[in-house]
Amino acid sequence: STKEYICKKAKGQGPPPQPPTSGPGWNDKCGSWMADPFNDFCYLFNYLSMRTWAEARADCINQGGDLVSITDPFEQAFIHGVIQTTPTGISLWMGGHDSVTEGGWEWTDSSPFRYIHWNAGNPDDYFGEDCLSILINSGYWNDDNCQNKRGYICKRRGRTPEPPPPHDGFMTALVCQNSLAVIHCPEESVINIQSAFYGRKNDDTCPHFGESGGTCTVDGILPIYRERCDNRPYCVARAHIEVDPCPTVSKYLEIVYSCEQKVCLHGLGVEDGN
Ligand SMILES: [Ca+2]
Ligand SMILES: [Ca+2]
Repeated sequence: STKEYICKKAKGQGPPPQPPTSGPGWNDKCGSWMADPFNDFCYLFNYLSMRTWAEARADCINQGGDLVSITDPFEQAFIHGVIQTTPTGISLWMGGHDSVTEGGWEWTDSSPFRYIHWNAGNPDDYFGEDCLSILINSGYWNDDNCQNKRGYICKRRGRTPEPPPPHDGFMTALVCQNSLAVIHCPEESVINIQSAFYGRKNDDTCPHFGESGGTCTVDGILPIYRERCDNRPYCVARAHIEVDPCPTVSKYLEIVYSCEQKVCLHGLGVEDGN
């Protein structure tokens, strides 16, 4: 007889969502903005629209970001590497300013102002410079007149993929030939077999006859144990096979598995429902 059953699927296991559009320079994390592969952030480089520092910042906020902050040498190297390829210009606006307290530099996006990369002799507050720009050629920083019209760099956080559903890591069950072991998972989780080996790879595992145990690999093992164990809270794994391709070698069974939150690992309708 057939019984009905309900499946539950962990978040993030479906196909990845499609990006809303595509095209050259498009990426999943940042869309049309540039992604730094070593952090979670996205950057927009405006070389051509020249704005005061305040106008530049307003434009970045309008686009869902803020003027760029640089918080470590890796981000500095990334930014400098990109702007070096720009055809023209002296410097670009960043999000640093000391307009609240003279000499008390801060980032508009609230990042801590710890890493610094000042150009020699700066900051010099020359005629009251309170806004931070980055020199295109050298990558060094300058305190600059906020009313100057410059290109600018925006920064925002990128979309990061959801972490995989939690599990307890991989475990190994070792069963010598003709013995059996019960593989089990903690409450509310089920077995998910990663790999299965039956045979002998070395002399050190399980008893064997003679000086050397020989080697043997029995093919087609994985589907058998997956059928017996996958998606169940426990199963009996017996180190035995009906048709033995190498009867003179004493073998062992090695199953690598994880315990996953209850999910229908094979999709709706495949399970027998028992
Ligand atoms: Ca200043
Ligand atoms: Ca200066």
